[in-house]
Amino acid sequence: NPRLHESLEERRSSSKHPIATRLFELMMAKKSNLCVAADLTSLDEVIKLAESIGPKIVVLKIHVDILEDFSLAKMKQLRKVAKAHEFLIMEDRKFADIANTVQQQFHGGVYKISEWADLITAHPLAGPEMITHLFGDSSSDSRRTCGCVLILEMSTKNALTSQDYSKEAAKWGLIASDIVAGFVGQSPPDADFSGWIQFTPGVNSASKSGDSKGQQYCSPAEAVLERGADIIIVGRGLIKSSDVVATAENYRSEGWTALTKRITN
Ligand code: 5FU
Repeated sequence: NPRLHESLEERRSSSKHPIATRLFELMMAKKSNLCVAADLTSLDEVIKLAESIGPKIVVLKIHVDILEDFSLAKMKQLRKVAKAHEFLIMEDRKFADIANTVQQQFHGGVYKISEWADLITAHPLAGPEMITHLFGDSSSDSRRTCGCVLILEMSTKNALTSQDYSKEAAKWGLIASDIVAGFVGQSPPDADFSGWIQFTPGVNSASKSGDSKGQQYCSPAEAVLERGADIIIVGRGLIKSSDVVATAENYRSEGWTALTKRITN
């Protein structure tokens, strides 16, 4: 797959989504391909974490529906930190319903995800129209300000995301290139995805065995060199560590070294 050896500059120039373009730029500027999964139940704690590791990461991934102290005012604060330290905020909501419902989940409710998320995740389960209509009609601002990351494969044991499923969904994603900025996967797709960014979760340097609840782990180097990750997603491997800044630097350095090696090979 030629994508794996292309430079980030080449990839940036072939990206069709403004958020993917921005992310390639951030990766190059910060020499980082680290996304941290800030799976904490307090938004105050997420903000604190983001302030400390902000310089090392390019994306901060959250699950807004596990926060016990959510408010839009606090989300504004997190956005300020994201602006100051230059990283994107990904809401891992995994939208998976009909377009009419998903649009309301994205724009409305308590969380108003469209007001603060740079990236959101979605399962392509419901078909191509759900992807093309995810953000609303063609005049919706979100088409410029938010990128969809399609879940093509999951990291867990016995996931139902088969090769056929992900291949078909990837094709739909390519058609909706004004919506889709990248994908979550454990392997590089075979088609031309040069402008898309592959996010790979299930990365943990300390644990090889997974988490006893189906999660499976690999190292940053394996994720990048063998599984095709452009961006590694690290959760408990970092947030449970006693020195999150030192751990973030280790993951940044391991991930970036592997990416540089893959590109120059
Ligand atoms: F789409 C996926 C997937 O296939 N596997 C995942 O683990 C998403 N995730 C997310 O990445 C999951 O919801 C967590 O937020 C994070 C992994 O966290 P960990 O603590 O590194 O296992």
